[in-house]
Amino acid sequence: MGSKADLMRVVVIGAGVIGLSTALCIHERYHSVLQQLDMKVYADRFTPFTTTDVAAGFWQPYLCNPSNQREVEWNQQTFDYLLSHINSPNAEKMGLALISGYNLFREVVPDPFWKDMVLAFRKLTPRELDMFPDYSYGWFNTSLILEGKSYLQWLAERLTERGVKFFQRKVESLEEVAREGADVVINCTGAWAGALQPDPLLQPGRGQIIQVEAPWMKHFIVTHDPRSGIYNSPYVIPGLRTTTLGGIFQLGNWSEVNSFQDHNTIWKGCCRLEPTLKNARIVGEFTGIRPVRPQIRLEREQLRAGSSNTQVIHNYGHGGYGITIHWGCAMEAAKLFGKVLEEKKLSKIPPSLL
Ligand SMILES: Cc1cc2nc3c(=O)[nH]c(=O)nc-3n(C[C@H](O)[C@H](O)[C@H](O)COP(=O)(O)OP(=O)(O)OC[C@H]3O[C@@H](n4cnc5c(N)ncnc54)[C@H](O)[C@@H]3O)c2cc1C
Ligand SMILES: *[C@@H]1O[C@H](CO)[C@@H](O)[C@H](O)[C@H]1NC(C)=O
Ligand SMILES: *[C@@H]1O[C@H](CO)[C@@H](O)[C@H](O)[C@H]1NC(C)=O
Ligand SMILES: CC(=O)N[C@H]1CO[C@H](CO)[C@@H](O)[C@@H]1O
Repeated sequence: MGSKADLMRVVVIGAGVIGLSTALCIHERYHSVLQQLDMKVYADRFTPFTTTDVAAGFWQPYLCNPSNQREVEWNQQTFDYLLSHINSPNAEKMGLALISGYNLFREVVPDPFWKDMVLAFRKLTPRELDMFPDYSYGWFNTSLILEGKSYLQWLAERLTERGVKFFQRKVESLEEVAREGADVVINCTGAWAGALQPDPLLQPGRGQIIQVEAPWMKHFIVTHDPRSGIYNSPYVIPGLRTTTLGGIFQLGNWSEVNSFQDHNTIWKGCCRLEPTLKNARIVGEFTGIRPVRPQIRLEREQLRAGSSNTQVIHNYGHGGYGITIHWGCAMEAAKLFGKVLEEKKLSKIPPSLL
């Protein structure tokens, strides 16, 4: 029977895509090698009230190269992981589907670093560009959509099956969780991470989207304008049931209230791009805060609070590409967790599996 030392108490803070996928990845990999893995998820918001619920769930990294090269791998791992589920009968429940479409520009731009990650990347032909009179250059390819709301539901079901417990509570400090006896705390608090430990690199990137019923929309259309910055120009992303219209990215703004002005900007921009949307019925409108950071923070930290010796694994700052990169980050966090186990000598896992 397990002595106290064989029990690993893990607290995951955050129930967005990052928290729940990290929890699942760690549980999948380590529940069988540990005598006892006691995992809890603490969050002050659950689906449908997280940032993840607001996201269109489109798989596409930013156009520029990430400042941390490892993010390239994490994106690729996430695409490959999701693609491997595309033929599963569960894909629809996960909110996962293939989607093809257009990225549009007003000038020639270099190919993005992810051109070989998505399927069949190519440049647009003149006949295709004729459909978009405001744009003169673009790409076509097939990518994936993973709808935040369905995916969070799916992850929560998988975790519940595994005996993971959920608690609605606001964590005021890491020390508080450490004092309650957690061996490892996984910090997946998104844009709000800074409230627990100041992080001057983390900023809110406010977004607003309109959801419409437009079942005739079969392709995504994402426009780019280097002058206004990433996702600050119109995009139309069909999901499994509704289509997301967007194009708002306001750095430094914490407001979670829908703005009438932003509504008009989105509506005008998207209807100009795709005039049939004028006839689409609006079914929802949401605002979310992207956790913007020059690079994702994914690392370990040792926390000393009183007599406790708690390890923290930080996994936050995924900006406007959290869904795109989540599984690669979850696997990396699980690797860090494996190192903690190794040091605590709680497991005899061969290093090759860590
Ligand atoms: C309009 C918009 C569109 C987007 N579209 C896409 C897209 O198409 N593709 C894509 O890849 N990404 C997209 N994103 C980005 C994506 O939504 C985020 O990167 C991702 O959701 C971040 O996930 P997260 O789990 O870190 O944060 P969240 O989903 O915000 O979850 C954070 C969790 O931490 C909890 N928490 C925070 N602080 C505390 C505390 N002190 N105590 C307890 N709990 C706490 C919260 O309650 C919540 O459960 C979009 C974002 C927006 C706003
Ligand atoms: C999570 O990370 C943020 C950012 O550094 C920090 O402010 C916060 O204290 C951390 N929370 C925990 C529980 O470690
Ligand atoms: C933040 O956005 C809201 C809604 O659009 C707006 O009313 C407010 O003025 C903005 N605040 C800042 C600081 O930009
Ligand atoms: C789904 C789809 O239409 N994909 C296309 C992406 O681009 C490649 C290369 O031109 C086409 O062959 C695919 O048909």
